[in-house]
Amino acid sequence: MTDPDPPRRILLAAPRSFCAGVERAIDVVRDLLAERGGPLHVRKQIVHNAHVVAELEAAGAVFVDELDEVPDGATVVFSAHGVSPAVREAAEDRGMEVVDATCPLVAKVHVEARRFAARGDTVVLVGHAGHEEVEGTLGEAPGSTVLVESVEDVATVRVADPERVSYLTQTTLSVHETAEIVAALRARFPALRGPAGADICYATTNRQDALAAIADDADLVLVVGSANSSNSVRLVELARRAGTPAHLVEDASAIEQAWLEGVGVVGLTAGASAPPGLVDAVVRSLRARGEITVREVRVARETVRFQPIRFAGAAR
Ligand code: 0CN
Ligand code: SF4
Repeated sequence: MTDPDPPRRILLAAPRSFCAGVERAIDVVRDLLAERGGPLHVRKQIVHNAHVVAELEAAGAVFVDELDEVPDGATVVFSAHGVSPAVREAAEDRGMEVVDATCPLVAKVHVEARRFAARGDTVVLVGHAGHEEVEGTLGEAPGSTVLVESVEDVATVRVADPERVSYLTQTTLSVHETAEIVAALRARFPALRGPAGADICYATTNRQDALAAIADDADLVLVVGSANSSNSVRLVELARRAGTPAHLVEDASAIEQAWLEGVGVVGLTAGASAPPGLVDAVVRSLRARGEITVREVRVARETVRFQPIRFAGAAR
């Protein structure tokens, strides 16, 4: 037996873990499987979390990258991150039953993209190249949308008319970095117009605010989430920017004992797609290593709930 670790304090950021859009998306896959059984095709990971995907796969979900892997006429679920109109049309052309789990807050950005492009603006989309949400939003007005990933990109972005430029953002970006990018855009295009409300969603914002409230007091930050989860990765970056070492962990098994050497205070949070049970398991894992005290630091209460997604034959 090795000696237990010295006593530690755990600061639990709140809000953390599942958001309303993720719960709604997972629920519809579960409900479809419960009503109809598998196989049920889902285009892309329903949310960016390996544990969620594995659980749903075990229940009969079949995750595919593209629609060509889905049989004609089958039911297909679109993920929380949204799809471009081209994908929607392809599904329709092939007679598929579409169950759309796009988060309403992503759908809102699509509506803005259409509106801004329709009034003749070049739409500058702030986001990460290749991310599914960005691919979907870009697809709304591909001829008049340009992607900007960083402050540096702002200097070289080309627009048709500098007087007619609007911006939109991915929902899961760093609030801090995005503000810098938008300021740079405004400096280059003073007539820049934007969305009525921020496109970075409430869940992303709250999880960043909550972690910011504890990161300074922590010697180490652990963020539960998957590597392809944009909002989770942004949390790791936020902690590091605050000067605190931070790691993204898929689950408790990913924690390395070496990270904990000399650490008296652990800050703990989870991305919007990470199940709350994984956070509980991390706390148990820390407790198994030595005495801990746990304190939750809450910066906001989340009351957002979305209507469940309807599908033919749904029990509710
Ligand atoms: O991790 P997610 O599935 O997605 P990203 O953070 O990568 O966008 O979390 C849910 C967010 C949405 C949409
Ligand atoms: Fe919707 Fe935000 Fe959750 Fe994404 S992180 S599913 S945009 S609430």
